[in-house]
Amino acid sequence: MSADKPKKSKVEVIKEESHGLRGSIQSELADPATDHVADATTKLLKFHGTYQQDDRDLRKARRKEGLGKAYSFMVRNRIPGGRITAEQFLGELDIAEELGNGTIRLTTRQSIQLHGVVKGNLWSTIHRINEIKLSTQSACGDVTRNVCCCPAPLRQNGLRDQLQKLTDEIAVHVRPRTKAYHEIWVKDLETGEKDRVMGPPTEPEDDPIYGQAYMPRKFKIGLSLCDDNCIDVYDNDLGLLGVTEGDQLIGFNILTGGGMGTTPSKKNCFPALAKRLTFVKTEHLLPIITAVMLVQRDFGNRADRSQARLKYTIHNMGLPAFKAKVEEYLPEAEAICGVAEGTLPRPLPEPHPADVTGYDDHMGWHEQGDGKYFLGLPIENGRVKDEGDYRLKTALRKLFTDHVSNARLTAQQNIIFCDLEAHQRAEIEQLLADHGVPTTEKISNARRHSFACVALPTCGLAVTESERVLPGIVDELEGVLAELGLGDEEFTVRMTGCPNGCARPYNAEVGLVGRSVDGKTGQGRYTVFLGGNLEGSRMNVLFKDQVPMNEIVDTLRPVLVNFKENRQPGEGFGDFCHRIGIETLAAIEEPA
Ligand code: SRM
Ligand code: SF4
Repeated sequence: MSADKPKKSKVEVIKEESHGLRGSIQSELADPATDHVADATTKLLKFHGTYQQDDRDLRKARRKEGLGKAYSFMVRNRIPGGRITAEQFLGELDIAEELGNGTIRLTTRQSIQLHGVVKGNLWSTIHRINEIKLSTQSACGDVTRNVCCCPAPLRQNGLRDQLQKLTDEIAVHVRPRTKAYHEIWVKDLETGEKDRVMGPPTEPEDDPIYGQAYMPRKFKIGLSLCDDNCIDVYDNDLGLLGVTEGDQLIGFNILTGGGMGTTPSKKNCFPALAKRLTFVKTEHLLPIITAVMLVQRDFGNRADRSQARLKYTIHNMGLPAFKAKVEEYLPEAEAICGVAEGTLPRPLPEPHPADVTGYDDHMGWHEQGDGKYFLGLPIENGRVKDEGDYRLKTALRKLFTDHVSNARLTAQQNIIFCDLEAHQRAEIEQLLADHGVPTTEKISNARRHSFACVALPTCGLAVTESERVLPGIVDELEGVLAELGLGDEEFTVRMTGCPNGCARPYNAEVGLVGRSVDGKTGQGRYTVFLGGNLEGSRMNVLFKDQVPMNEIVDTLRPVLVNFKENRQPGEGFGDFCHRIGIETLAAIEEPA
C-alpha cells in the first residue's frame, strides 16, 4: 500500500467492494454443498441482521468425531422502541419453532433474536420476518442499530408518544439506502422471483449518510427522558435526552460517544458514558444526528476496528474539536435533511443543565392515562421458552392470541403488555400463574433488576457462561439478602460472558464480567464491578478480578454486611459503594 493511502481494515474493503452490501450472499445461500458461508459473507450478512455462529456446547464432541462445527445463524430483528403487535410476536414464535431452536430471545436493545437457524432456512426466516412486517435490516453491522426509546405506553402528557414518534422518524432517516436487503430477502413477496443471481445495482444507490463504506463501526442511538432513563441513554454513541418544561418537550441534550465494550489487555480500549455535547430544539434532531454521524463516518478509525467507535474518535479529537467538526458538517447535514442552511445555531449552544434524575423499569400494573392499563412482565434474561413447570412460551402464545393486541419490549429484556382493560387483570394473572410464570410482585428485587447477555452456547465471543448461570447466582444472592434483612433493596446486577458489555455491566451497581475459564474445573472467573447507579449515569469501578463463579456471592457478602451497618438513611447499594470508595471497599473483611 502506498504511503499516502490511509490504512484500511479488511472489513472496510469487503464493504466497499460489496455493491451495496450484496456481495455473494445470494449465491452462497443457494449453494447446497455447504452448511456455512465464507468469512467475507459473514461480514456482509451482519448488515442484513444475521450472524453465523456454531453450537459451542458441541464443539469438543464433534471434533473428537472428526466433524466440523455445528453451524447455524442468529437472526436479529430491528424493532424501533420495541413496539410490536400480537400478530408479530406470534409470528416470531412460529418462525422460531419452525425454523429456529424453538425459543426467542428478547434483547437489551428492545429487540428479538432467533437462534439456531440453519443455512438452508435463513432465507425463509428473514423473508417470513418481513411478511409479518418486521425487518432485520441494520439490526447488526456498521450502521445505526435498533433505535431505542422508553417503551412505556404512558399517555398522561403525550411525552412518551412524542418520543416514540421521533424514534420511528429517526429509524427511517438512518436506514441505509441500498436496495440489496429488499432484493435478497423481500422481493419475491411482490414478484414471485427468488432464484436470481445478484450483481451490481442496476440503478445508482447514492447514500448521503453512509456513502459506500458505511460507518467505521456499529452506531447506536437511544432516546430517553430525564426522570426515566430506562434505556441507558448514556451508553449510546448518540444519546438523546429529552428536556421538558412542565408537560412540554422543549428539546434534547445531545450526548455523544457512549459505549460499553472494552478489551482489558489493550490500554487504549475502555467503556465510556456519553459526553454532553449540546442542546437542540426537537425539530432540529435529524440534522444534529446526521452531522454527528457524518463526522464519525469521515473521522472514525477505519484501520483498527477496536478503535473505531465514536467514543474513541471523541477521545482522540477532544470534545471541543469534535464539536467544532460537527458544526463544520452542519451545512451538509442540513442539506441531507432538506432544511435551510443555517437552521441550526452556530456555534452550537452548551447543553441544557437538565440531566438524568430517575429510572423506572415499568414492571407491574400501571394506568396508561387513557383509561387503560399496562402490565410489565419480567422475563428472566429475556429467554422465552417452556421448561418443566415454567411454560412462559405457551403463556405468551395464549396471551397474544386471546388477551393482548400489542406490546413493547424493554431494554432490560422484559415485555410490557399494552392497552389492557381493568377487568382483564384477574384472568391474565390467573393465566400466568397457571403456566408457572411469576409476575413482578412474586420475584425478588434482586431478580427483577438483574439481567445477563446471551453468551454460551451461541455467542462466538463468549469467554464464560452468563445467561445460563445468572439465575443460580441470583438464587444464592437472594438467600444472603434475606438473611441480612436486605431483601427489599433495589439494585442492578448485570452479567456478561466477556468484556464486550452487551448487558451494560459497567454502569450497573453490581457488574459481573466473564474474564477467563479455570482450565481444570471449566468454571468461569469474573471481574466484579461495584458502584454504578440505577439511573445509569455513573460508571462503576473494578472491585475484584478473576473471581470464580461459585465465589461471587461470597465476595459480595462482606460488602453487603457493611452496607447494612454503615449506609446513610435511604442510601442505595451503588451509591454506598461509590461514597465509601474502592479502597475502603477492598479493605472490607467478612466479620468474624
Ligand atoms: Fe452485543 C457483539 C449480543 C447489546 C456491545 N453482541 C455481540 C454478538 C453479536 C457477538 C458477536 O459479535 O459475534 C452477540 C450475539 C450473541 C448471541 O449468541 O446472540 C451480542 N448484544 C447482544 C445482545 C443480544 C445481548 C442480550 O443478551 O440482549 C444485545 C442485542 C441488542 C440488539 O437487539 O441490538 C446486545 N451489545 C449490546 C450492548 C448494549 C446496548 O447496546 O445497549 C452493547 C454495549 C453498548 C455498546 O455497543 O458499546 C453491546 N456486542 C457489543 C460489543 C462491543 C462493541 C464495542 O465497540 O466495543 C460486541 C463485539 C463487537 O462488536 O465486536 C458485541
Ligand atoms: Fe457475547 Fe460478550 Fe456480548 Fe455476552 S457480552 S453476548 S459473551 S459478546
